[in-house]
Amino acid sequence: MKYETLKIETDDRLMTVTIDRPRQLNALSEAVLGEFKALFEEIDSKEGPVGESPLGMILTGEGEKAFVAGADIKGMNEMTPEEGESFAGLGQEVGRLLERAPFPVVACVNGYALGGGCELAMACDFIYATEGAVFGQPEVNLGLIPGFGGLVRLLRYVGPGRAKELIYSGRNIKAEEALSIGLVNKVFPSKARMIEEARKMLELIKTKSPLAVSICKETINSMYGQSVEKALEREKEGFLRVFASDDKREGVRAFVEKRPAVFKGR
Ligand code: DAK
Repeated sequence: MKYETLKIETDDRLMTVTIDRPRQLNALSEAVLGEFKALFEEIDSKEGPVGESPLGMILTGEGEKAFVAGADIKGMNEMTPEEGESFAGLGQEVGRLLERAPFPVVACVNGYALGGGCELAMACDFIYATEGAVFGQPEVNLGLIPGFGGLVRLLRYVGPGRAKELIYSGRNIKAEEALSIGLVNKVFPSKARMIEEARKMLELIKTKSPLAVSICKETINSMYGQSVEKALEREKEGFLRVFASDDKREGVRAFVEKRPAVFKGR
């Protein structure tokens, strides 16, 4: 498939996806969301620009000004409630695809991550930001509420008090505050440095068992809001799956034989 609104680069099984509508501050139109869906279909079927399954992904926005300034407000202006429902469905689906991808996804936030942009970043495994990054859920300013998973995920990132304050007020926060409330993992002085460090982190993760990493992701994402008993049950299920894997046999044997492990991801 030929992508018009996403730039996709793969290097050594690490994929960088750049949302490429800088004149609209990378706002999420139906076309952008549709291309995300198509990309994940191609990743699943190992077709198109993707080839072999990626072992990690960086998600960022073109230019210095914005990661994503939100859902495309101009596009929404014309939508009927039915079209709005299908748009929200598509946005939520893209969040789930990022969350369910069997590899880590790092959001690299440069500039504005507002509304749907903040929601997209939160659907990734963790968020890196530049010093100039700005986060917010300003939907109430437009008579809307977050509809791409923002209510659910901001609550999980920062807890109910902070999530409610940000969502009710529509207040934007800078990277430093986002870091202090746990929305962001790390803040960098420039976009280039952020991407470099995200890549280093993914290179490090890539040396681990891909199967173990993907089961950790799946298990962590499935345990929010569950009782301790249920969550421990999920952890045990994940543990039993890796325990029977070739990667576990290789990892443990390599330790005993005092050599680096060579993982196959199964
Ligand atoms: N959508 C479309 N175009 C946008 C945009 C957006 N979200 N944000 C910026 N742009 C466009 C501007 O219109 C402008 O285009 P032209 O007028 O030049 O054609 C261009 O990008 C540059 O923006 P500005 O000229 O405004 O740049 P400034 O530096 O002056 O300001 C800003 C930057 C980020 C502060 C400002 O652009 C801004 O406030 N943007 C809107 C931010 C925002 O409110 N974002 C949240 C959108 S609401 C739903 C599910 C989900 C959602 C909604 C419904 N369903 C349940 C149906 C999600 C909603 C949202 O994300």
